[in-house]
Amino acid sequence: MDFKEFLKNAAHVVPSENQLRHLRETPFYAFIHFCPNTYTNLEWGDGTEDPAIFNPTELDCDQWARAVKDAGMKGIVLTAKHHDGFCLWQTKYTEHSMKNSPYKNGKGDIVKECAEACKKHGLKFGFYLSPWDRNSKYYGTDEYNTYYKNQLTELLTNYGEIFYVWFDGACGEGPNGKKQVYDFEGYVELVKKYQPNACIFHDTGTIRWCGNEAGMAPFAQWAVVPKELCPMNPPQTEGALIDGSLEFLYNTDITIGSLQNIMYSKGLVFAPAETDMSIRPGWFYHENEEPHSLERLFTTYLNTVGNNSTFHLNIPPMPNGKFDPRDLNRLGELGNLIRTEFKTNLAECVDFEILEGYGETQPEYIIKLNKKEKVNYVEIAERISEGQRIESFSIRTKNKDNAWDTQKRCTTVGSRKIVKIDETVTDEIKITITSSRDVPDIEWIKVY
Ligand code: FUL
Repeated sequence: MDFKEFLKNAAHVVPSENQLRHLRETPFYAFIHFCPNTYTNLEWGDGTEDPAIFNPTELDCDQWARAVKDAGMKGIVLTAKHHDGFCLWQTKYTEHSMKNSPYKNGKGDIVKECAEACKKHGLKFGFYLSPWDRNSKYYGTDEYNTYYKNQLTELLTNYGEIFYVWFDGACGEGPNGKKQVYDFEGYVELVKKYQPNACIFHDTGTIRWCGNEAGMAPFAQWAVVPKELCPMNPPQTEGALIDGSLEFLYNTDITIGSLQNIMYSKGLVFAPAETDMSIRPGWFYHENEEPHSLERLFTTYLNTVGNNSTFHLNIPPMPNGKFDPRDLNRLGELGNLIRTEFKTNLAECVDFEILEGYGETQPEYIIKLNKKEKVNYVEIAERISEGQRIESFSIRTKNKDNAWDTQKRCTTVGSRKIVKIDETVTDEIKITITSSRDVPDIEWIKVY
């Protein structure tokens, strides 16, 4: 295979319908971490917690859903079970669950309440079922995979449409000191069987981890990545241009989809990044912690939703089962800021003109506004259903002397890129694609 053919193949690796739906309909969604840790003030429970301590006396899933919606998020992923093994639903397979919580005299089902609140408010619903279980007596034996699959089946079949199943890679010791060999292949099979429209977060799934929990953006955000990262996804290209091995690669590599990496890969898959982060330092509620600043959360929004990644923002309920007023306030501010900053698309109804630029893989786009306007952001989207191609581009604006000021030089576009520029008054914006793996296919350009 020559280099040109290799590049062309890379430019035509495409998402599945589920991935496309996830990127387009659900770029921003909530995580909710809630379990006995909420009552012990810990991040990881060891599984010996008494279920009686789990008692959310004012549980209000409706409040969660309203707040999540208000912040502009499109769904909720609930920790149905975290590493301590306590189950937030009426499972048949363990007593370490709601059955032994005082909440509703052991008849409570928080997965159900949360799923129903999501439905009522038009949000999607998904769950996190931790494979690492520090309570189960089966952990570390083959029986555990059966136990886990039974629980997974309950969650996949009793709570309506599931948009997302979040598998965690953590694999520590169980109560008998043994580690578990997880049957991820079997888990994924069950999700496909019962919820064929769900996306799966995991190396074996369809959405991959961005590599950090701080909301940090990589150098260039590619959804087309080496197969070695997502071993169960069939590769869409034939394999390496240069013989080598990328077995050492992990999601933390900030140039994961770059040419110098993919040339050695055993084939390429489409696996978009998710950036997960908590609104506070911890995943679980700790009274003495404060939510992150509005600026940090909004910057993370730009680094994720505006950078070819999804944003999975965690909000931990308090022991009484409600969100902390400080978090509610911050979520409200975030939603308002997103709505205000992206209220009016100044480029709407204004055709963008394609100039020839420097050849067909380096076109230029001119966006003419109806009049001179204050411009703060430029948003570009590739027709991601056809693949990700653009490696780099620049944004220029016409100044009062009719000359072009370079505002930003950027890497990758993908499903959506939002570029913040210093507020500029202009009526013409020029976007030059400086490098692309094939002829770019732009789905939209918006200006705010
Ligand atoms: C990690 C877990 O160990 C943390 O407790 C948290 O749930 C985070 C989202 O995933 O792997």
